[in-house]
Amino acid sequence: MKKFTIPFLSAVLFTVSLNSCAEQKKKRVINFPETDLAEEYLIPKPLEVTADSGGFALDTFTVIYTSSAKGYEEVGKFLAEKIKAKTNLIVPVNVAEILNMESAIYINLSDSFDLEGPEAYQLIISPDSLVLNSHTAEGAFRGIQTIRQLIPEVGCDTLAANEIWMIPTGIINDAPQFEYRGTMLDVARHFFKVEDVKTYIDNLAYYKLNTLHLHLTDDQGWRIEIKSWPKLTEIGGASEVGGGPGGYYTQLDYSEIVRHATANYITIIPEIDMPGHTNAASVAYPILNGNGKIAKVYTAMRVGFSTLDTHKDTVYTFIDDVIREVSALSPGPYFHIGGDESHVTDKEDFIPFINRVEKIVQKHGKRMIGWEEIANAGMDSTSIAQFWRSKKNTLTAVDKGMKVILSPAKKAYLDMKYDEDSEFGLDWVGHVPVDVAYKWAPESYESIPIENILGIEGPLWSETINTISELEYLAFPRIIGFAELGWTIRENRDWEDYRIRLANQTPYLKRMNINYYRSPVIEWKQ
Ligand code: TNX
Repeated sequence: MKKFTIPFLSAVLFTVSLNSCAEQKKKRVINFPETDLAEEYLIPKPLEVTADSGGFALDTFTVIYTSSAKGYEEVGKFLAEKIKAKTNLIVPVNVAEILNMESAIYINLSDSFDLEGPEAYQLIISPDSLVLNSHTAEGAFRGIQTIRQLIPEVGCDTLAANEIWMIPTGIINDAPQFEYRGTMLDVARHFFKVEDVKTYIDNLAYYKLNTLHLHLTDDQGWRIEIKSWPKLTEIGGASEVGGGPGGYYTQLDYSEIVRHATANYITIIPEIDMPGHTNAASVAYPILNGNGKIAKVYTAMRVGFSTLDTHKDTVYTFIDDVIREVSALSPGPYFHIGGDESHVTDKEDFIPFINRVEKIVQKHGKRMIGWEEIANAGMDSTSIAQFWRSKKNTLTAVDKGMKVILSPAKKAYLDMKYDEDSEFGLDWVGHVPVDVAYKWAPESYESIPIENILGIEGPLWSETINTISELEYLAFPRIIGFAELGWTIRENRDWEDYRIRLANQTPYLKRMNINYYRSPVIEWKQ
């Protein structure tokens, strides 16, 4: 095994009081049943698991120590909060006084070469300590999710006076296959409140997803406050599919979503869809409209009828203002410009438009993402195309040296009905049951070279859903399988094995009150 540097661990050991240790020992005679770390129901499945048969007791004596490097203490506190929520134990973080050295969790900045990339982590679980090593606080955060999943839902009786939650001993070495593992939420067709988006983020983080793309604007509504163009939300925010009241995020609201996502190591990717899908903007500011008609509030579900006027300077001033304001609120590296289904924009107008917008995005310090149609414009190789339907467009992007994000509707669209019994969802691509959503290989999909794949994303369009519970019905459980497709290498994925692990997510799904679809292809644990 390679060496690990645990500078604070030796300091801690040095200062431990022998008396208090002996006292604790009396209380902690623990009679473990045999364990098997490799048989735990972890999702996503880790890269390497080596089990031995012992147990680490999480109990009232457990303490957490973290590296003093940036972000580590916060990650330690995050774990303590989640332990409290699950077990009611209060686990102190970085307390000066050493309470006990028989049950310590160390979250440690490591320079080990075993750890590949910023999100990699290693867990070394022994009877008296649980050591989490990573290169970055982000890696530690991913490892924390594994620890959360290893803590049993209920404590067990032992010879010890206190209740314990037993974690199997062994070693986990883990790192993601793709750097981009996301989902998209359409808040334009129907609006979702800040609190609902935050709840969704909490559950995405538990399965190690790391990006949330927000589809902020569409024909039916404009959802993000733009200070220099206030009518976008005053007028454009007041409608949605089906004629409901709509809604929008103030810049403060949006920043609150970004803050919460950042605390969960999730990058928010804002999307302002253009030149099509812009009816709500044109209703607010008719000067922007390029489809030759008078724009009216639209609450139905048809696509492809709207466009900005790609010939007007005002339109580019508008785009510059919007991208500038939204970029300033979004710390992530990407800006999504949509670009899909611009059926009423002439091709000779679409291409120079996309090229011009790409320069504006870059001027504001972001890397551009667009739906696959943008590959038909000249495109800089640093821009990214998002595959949803056309292999041809996507391979054009690959030819241009671009990276791609895979969201093939047939497999990845979370808004498709599961089956004929689905209460919500569309079916223009057919049904996407839980097994179909899992049983495909992004690594070898449609001849797209793996070097060009930035990652995968499951989009959730919201034409048919209006509440967090309906959102969860379509997202869960498919998004869980999706998290595994993005993280776990192909050799470690197996539907039969995944089915069992998924069936055993019920305690978490129930505790979090997630309205998941009880798909008949899974034998859900009661
Ligand atoms: C296609 S995918 C769309 C969306 C719809 C979705 C419904 C894409 C880039 N555009 O405008 O909401 O289908 O499934």
